[in-house]
Amino acid sequence: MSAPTVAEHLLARLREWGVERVYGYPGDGSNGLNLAFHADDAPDFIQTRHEELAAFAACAHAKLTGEVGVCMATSGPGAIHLLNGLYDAKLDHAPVLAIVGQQQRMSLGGSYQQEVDLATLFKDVAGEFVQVCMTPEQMGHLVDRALRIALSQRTVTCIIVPADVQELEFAAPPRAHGAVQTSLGYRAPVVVPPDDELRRAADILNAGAKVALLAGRGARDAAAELQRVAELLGAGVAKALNGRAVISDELPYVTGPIGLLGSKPSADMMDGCDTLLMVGTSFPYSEWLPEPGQARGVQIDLDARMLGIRHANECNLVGDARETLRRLIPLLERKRDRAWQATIEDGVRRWWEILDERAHIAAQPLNPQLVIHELSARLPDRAILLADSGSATNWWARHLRMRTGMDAALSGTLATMCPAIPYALGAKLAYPDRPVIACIGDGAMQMLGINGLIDLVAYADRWRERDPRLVVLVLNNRDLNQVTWEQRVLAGDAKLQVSQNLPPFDYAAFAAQIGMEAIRVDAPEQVGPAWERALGCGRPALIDAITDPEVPPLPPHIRHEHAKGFARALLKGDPESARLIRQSIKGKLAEVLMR
Ligand SMILES: Cc1ncc(C[n+]2csc(CCOP(=O)(O)OP(=O)(O)O)c2C)c(N)n1
Ligand SMILES: [Mg+2]
Repeated sequence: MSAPTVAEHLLARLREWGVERVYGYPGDGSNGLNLAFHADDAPDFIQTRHEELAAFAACAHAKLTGEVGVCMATSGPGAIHLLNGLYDAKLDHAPVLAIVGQQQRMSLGGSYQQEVDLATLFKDVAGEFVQVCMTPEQMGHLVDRALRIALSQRTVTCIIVPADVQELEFAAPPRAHGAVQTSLGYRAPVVVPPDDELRRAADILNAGAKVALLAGRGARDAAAELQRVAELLGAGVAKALNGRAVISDELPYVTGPIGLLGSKPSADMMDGCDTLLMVGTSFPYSEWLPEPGQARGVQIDLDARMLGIRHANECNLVGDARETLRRLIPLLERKRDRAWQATIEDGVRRWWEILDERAHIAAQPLNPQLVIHELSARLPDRAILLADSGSATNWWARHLRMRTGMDAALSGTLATMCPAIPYALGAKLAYPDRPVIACIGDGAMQMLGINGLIDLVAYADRWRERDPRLVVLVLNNRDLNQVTWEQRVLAGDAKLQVSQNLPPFDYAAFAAQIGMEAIRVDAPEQVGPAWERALGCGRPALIDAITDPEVPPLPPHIRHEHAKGFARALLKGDPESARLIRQSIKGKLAEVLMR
């Protein structure tokens, strides 16, 4: 057997690290890398329709499994296409390795075709580690370090491999001055704060009479501990969007999402609390946290860089969420007065009723809230729920009642359009035995989602025998609705039709054409049966729901400035003003009547 090439060594090493698949797209700048997949059947090359889809799928793998996700692209345009998905991973602290080709060494600096200064291009997104492999001896430590740094820093790393280097014979470094040796493996440490800091945190939490918890994705393995803390402290638990799945919505004191896309009980809890405990979250909007000076704060985060920047805390603990909470729990005293928690639970109960009411308000033809509400009632055990960025994210955040054992992902911090469908691909390949449901707007479908559907069909035989359930919900409102509402409510401007309206497209017809189960719904009574058919059909399904763009994705509290903005938008002659007023009043009325 001939000695491996540099590219073959790279793949063999990925295999040794446990990497099972690489999402990518080929080109002549990465030929050596692509051909190396001949050498063995692992890792698998998963070809997506677009490099951005590859980066998103790798990102989903990282977010859902905690393992490193790997994507690959050719030099120049292919590498550039990866960027948005890589930024999504970086901003949400997901470990992803990007491997990209480059022109041959002898042409670099020659303004050659497709020559892009990739090290500079990737220096921001992969700032912790981006290196060009200039010689075969380098590849050993580059791949080990790129993976170890991605995992330990929970970030994006990048290896750039010139085309000619990919095909050179790999050489282990000599034992000589100037050579770097390398080795495999990474296991996360258990990070816990010192005992006296834990004591200080416990004292603050024990002194509080009205404690609020805010949990994020960092608390994903700490559901039982969060529950215990909430029960001891008589607290409620709100969840940042990235932490949608960290604790069950069935617990009576879980107030659900927070912020503009949040719930009223979360907002009320933040307005009324005297103590705040944040766990594994960098929820960015301080206006939805307690007023400065209102509450004493404790925060737990594995990354000290993320501590103390959202709320002025008295105690910032560097630590793993679960281990830190485990050490904190014995120091906490059970609150005897349960009135605060009882009030929260009351608010939560009322909120679920309000959501039910809102979902059943008539709209033209469909209320988008009803579509998500009917899914909520049918969520399969262990489902993985994926969201895109748009108005649908509001309903996804509020109306889905998630249970223990489910998981969720979206582009929380970058909030980019288009991840939902490639996330579904990454989710289904990582967990072929779990149902996957992706919710996406029509704008994101037209941007990249339509292409992504082709991937879902192309790879469906990988999971068909395990669990075929894979559903894409398109909220078809013919509008870039989230931004339309931002124009109205935040900027106080009328909808600008030229920037907001979308051209028509028949998503169901397209889905049917590529072999999906395709279901178009445009009447309320069709919605429940559509979900049942989509989840029961044994192949990837798409629901094209014709929804009303005039149902306002209003925040949980109408704040004065929002109401003012909305009123100004109407005065400026919003093209939809008459219907707008009717739909908004219906929604608010339901809420007021429930009080
Ligand atoms: C790549 C990207 N471009 C633009 C935006 C700004 N943006 C946020 S939501 C949104 C509208 C999305 O429209 P659609 O997918 O139809 O969902 P809808 O809001 O209508 O439910 C836009 C343009 C973004 N977040 N990401
Ligand atoms: Mg839309």
